[in-house]
Amino acid sequence: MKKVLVLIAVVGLVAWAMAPGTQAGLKTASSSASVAQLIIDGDDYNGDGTPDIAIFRESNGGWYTNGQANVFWGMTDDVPASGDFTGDGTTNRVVFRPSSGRWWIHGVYPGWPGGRAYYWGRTDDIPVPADYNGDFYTDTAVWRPSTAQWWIKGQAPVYFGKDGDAPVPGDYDGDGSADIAIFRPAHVDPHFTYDGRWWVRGLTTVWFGTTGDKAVPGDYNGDGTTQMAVFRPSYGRWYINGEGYVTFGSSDSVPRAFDYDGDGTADRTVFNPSSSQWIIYQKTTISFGQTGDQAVSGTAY
Ligand SMILES: [Ca+2]
Ligand SMILES: [Ca+2]
Ligand SMILES: [Ca+2]
Ligand SMILES: [Ca+2]
Repeated sequence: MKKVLVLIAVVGLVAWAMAPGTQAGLKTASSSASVAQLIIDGDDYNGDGTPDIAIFRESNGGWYTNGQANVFWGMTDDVPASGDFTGDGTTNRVVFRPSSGRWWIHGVYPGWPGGRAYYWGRTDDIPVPADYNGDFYTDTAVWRPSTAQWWIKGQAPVYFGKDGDAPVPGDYDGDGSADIAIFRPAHVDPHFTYDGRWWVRGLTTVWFGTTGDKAVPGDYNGDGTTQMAVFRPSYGRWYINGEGYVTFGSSDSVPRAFDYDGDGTADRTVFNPSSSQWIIYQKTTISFGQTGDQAVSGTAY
């Protein structure tokens, strides 16, 4: 039986025990405040220990990595969901196909126990690959906005968040396991704009960010924990929780928390689709990709 059928069967059995609540009097953002989400768990596509600048071209299923051979894996409407699914230190190119709820893992031999193509999730799901159990293998996982469920393969489903939230998994406590987390954009009414809120399951809740922000959590200071961070397109500003902001990028920039030089700290990075330029804050500018490409290096939501 397909896994997706199993998922549907148990939907009604789990309580809302872990869902984050709502501040009294604070309405939450509608799903219109949600952002186009791309979540990957790794960008070292050749396993040399250095993250790679890479793009996915939906039109031809092409994965283009600066300085490496092109790989064709996936097709139109597939969602990139890269990660180290084989636990060998090399990021696998992976796509999630919403139309069928199927995952396709590149770079594994036929018959690999983890599977090369398998069903996990359904059409409206957002793939949220991450290493949730700390075994150094990326776990197949989806977040379902309509029911706010996290379906991590091999684990019981968890309710966390609500429709309109952005899933932002990361290792917020630095214990080596990714934590389930969401960013809830702010509610805006005619009188006041409320702060957004970050919820990390079992750990913390923080007021940080606002409507229109794009979440770019990453380890910016290299201490081994994920820091909450947002990019504010309207001002081209990067805010890291607890620190000041820097102005970098513009309203059409695609932000990424990307460890460009592999030194263990995330570098503020923007991909500008119109010019196909990757700009790494205070470091370099590289032309790679073309209009319509998706940047599949670094994290952003
Ligand atoms: Ca590399
Ligand atoms: Ca894992
Ligand atoms: Ca953790
Ligand atoms: Ca770095």
